[in-house]
Amino acid sequence: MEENRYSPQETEKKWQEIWKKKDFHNTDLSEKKRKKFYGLVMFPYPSGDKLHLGHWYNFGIADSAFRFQKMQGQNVFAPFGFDSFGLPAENFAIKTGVHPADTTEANIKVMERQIDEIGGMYDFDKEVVTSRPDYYKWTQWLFLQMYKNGLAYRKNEPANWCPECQTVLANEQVQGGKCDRCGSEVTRKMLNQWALKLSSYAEKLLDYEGLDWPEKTIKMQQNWIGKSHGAEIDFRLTDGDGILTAYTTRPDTIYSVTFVCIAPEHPLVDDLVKGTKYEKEVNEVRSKINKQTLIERTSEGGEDKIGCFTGRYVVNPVTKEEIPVYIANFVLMYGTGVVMACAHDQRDFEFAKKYNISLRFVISENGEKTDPKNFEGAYTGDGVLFDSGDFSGMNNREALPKMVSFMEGLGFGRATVNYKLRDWLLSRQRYWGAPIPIVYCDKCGEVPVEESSLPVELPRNVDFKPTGDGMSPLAKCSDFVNTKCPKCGGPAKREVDTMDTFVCSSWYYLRYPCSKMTDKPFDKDVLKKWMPVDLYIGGPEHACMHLIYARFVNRVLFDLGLIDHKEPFKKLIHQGMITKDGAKMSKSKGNTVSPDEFVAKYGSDVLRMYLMFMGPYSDGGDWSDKGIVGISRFQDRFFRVIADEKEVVDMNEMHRSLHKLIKKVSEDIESFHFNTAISALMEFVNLAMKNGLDRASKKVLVQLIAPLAPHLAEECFSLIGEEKSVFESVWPKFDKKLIVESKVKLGVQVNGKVRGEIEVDIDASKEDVLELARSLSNVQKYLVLGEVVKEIFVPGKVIGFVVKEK
Ligand code: ANZ
Ligand code: ZN
Repeated sequence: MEENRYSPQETEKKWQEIWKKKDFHNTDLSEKKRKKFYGLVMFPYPSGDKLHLGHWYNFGIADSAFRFQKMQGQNVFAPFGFDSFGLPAENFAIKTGVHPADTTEANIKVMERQIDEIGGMYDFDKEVVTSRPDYYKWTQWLFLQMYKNGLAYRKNEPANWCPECQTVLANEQVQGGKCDRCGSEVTRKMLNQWALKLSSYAEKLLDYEGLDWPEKTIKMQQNWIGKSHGAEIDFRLTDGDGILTAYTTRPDTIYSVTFVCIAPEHPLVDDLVKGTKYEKEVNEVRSKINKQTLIERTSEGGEDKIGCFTGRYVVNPVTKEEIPVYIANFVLMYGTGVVMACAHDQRDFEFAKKYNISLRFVISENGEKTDPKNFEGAYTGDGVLFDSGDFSGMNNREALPKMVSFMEGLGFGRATVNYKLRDWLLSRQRYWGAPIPIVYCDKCGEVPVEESSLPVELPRNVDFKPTGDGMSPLAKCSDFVNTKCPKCGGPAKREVDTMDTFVCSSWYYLRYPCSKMTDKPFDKDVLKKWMPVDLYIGGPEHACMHLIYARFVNRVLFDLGLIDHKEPFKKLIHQGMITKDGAKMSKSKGNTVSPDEFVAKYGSDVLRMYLMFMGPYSDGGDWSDKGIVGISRFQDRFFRVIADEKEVVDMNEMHRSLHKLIKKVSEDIESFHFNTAISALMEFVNLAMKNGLDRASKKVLVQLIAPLAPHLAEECFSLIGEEKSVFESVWPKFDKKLIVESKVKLGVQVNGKVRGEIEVDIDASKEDVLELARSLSNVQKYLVLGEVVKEIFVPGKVIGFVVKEK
């Protein structure tokens, strides 16, 4: 008899064609029978490089998670699209002359085909491509909603400028003072910029209720939003009646404040020095500071502190001393842009040393007087206050709120809440982006484009070389620039900057279920049914940019009553990174691994399973193809177990193992531990090779592997005579009675010595097991000798107590 052999290449093609012919992945969004499940992968940028293993890890395994949900009986919608505006296409165009629109569309075609090769069930019928006018029309519409509601505004401000990319960067795009795209040192440049009032949503964005997100990601967002409780304290100028208000998180240090520092960019600086002998020097120092990067300005280390005296004094409201006002590079335009400076802050300390400003301490460990003269640096610890009026002798942290109340009572201070979150600068001086729908009219000023005349189309024929003067290439395109004012009909000029691509990706999840609508961006009722996204999968590098922007935009639309859901992504999963020799795969490093050779040799299911086998999904791993043959052999064995007719021995044992397998695989897939699901399947297949398998069990086994190896499963399913697709079948349930593994015996240890033995259910709870262990008289005898300081419980393995003698 000829052995049954599985041929992945032919089989996979066959099923891909069948799925396509049946339009199998085209989700009927209006279906009412089943529960909806919206599964989403972060859409990629359509780069010209072929998909590498990192993409496979992302889209392939996400597909497995979605297929699993489909088999739970849900109507799964897993759309795909492209985040296609942005710098790479434009830079490529500058280098080669090929138009970004052409490269983008060509790359999309290639990527669509590659996603098919993965065997993904993505719904391309609802595809969204952000650089097409039918999409960016609505990105512009979104901007106008923000504008009309006071959430989009223009400001002239120093911006992060990347000299290499020739464009501004949002704060989020600057990492350690460097452009997060090209790594160049970021400088500051004064520019007229459009911004969105992200900062006004800080408090709302801190509400994570109902979100099933990785704790680490929430932490990162919380740090980014940076809520702190502090106080504002007023310092009256000694001449004139001006007030400088300082923002501080340490009002308890007020008695030590010996000078005040103001941000060089602060609008009040001009007033402070105008017409005085200090004006010239202040202006010189300001322009010097303006050339510094944020890192240089804010790092600790005395050399980097730059500033100068303004010639003005303010009064410390509690000590009544007259203290000098300086401009200082380390003071930025946030909070109030004014710092009350003292010896308990390291940067203030260094600044004071450099400029010979007097310093004094008011806190020490035990409240004994100390003097900064005898210290190398600031005393930043907590302790007991001295020389602080009625608060002397108190712990500084306990005194803090009392000191704020005291200052509130006297009218020169108040408690405040502050956030680090800045507004979102979205102007980009680049060509390949969505034009900002604003025109400037000599008569009417800044005028929004009428919604009915959207989109403001990006002209095709533009010299997209950067101008070098920081202007968008669109500025040279007079057909684009010159237009009519929507208000008065007179001549007007268009805004020539385009939007940050993060605006495009901030709302795309709303468009997928409504991608075909031409008269509106989305439909409230459709979204009421389909939002929020049930499972969102993408890289952890998006924790603070995309994921904050998307939550912000969604929340704004909710507040405007345009949608019904507060949060866009209910459950979030980050895939780990696939590295090669420990380094992130990237084309520039030349260490990308192409999936093609493995797909050709072993098939796409094997590659998918092999990637899953590397470890838990959020851990990623380092790529080596060493073990892939093993997975390929497993695929062969699996096929033979299904295809071969073999007499079944020990049916009962096989059933028990099968039901344990159902439980294990279900739980592992649910928790993204595909690796252990595969190991369990392997073990079972080995057993079935030995003992044989009945037809009903074969069906279950095929269902269990279906999300992980979709082509193999379809083939096996039809082989055993099933007519429908395995993905139309319902995920098997396990029979509880069949899986209660009898009990386990555990030795009970006290301080490492076994003092008794208990028998418990293998999955008994910690509480139950501990209680039973404690009840043994021989264990009790040792427990009463002291105090139990630790309980040790490893399910099914160890149970023990650590007792400290009294
Ligand atoms: C007095 C003080 C004493 C401070 C002390 C700290 C330690 P967060 O909110 O974490 O940034 N600060 C306030 N506004 C600033 C600005 N625009 N640029 C630079 N620094 C600024 O920390 C707030 C603290 O940073 C504030 O508390 C202020 O210095 C400084 F022993 O005020 B503190
Ligand atoms: Zn006008």
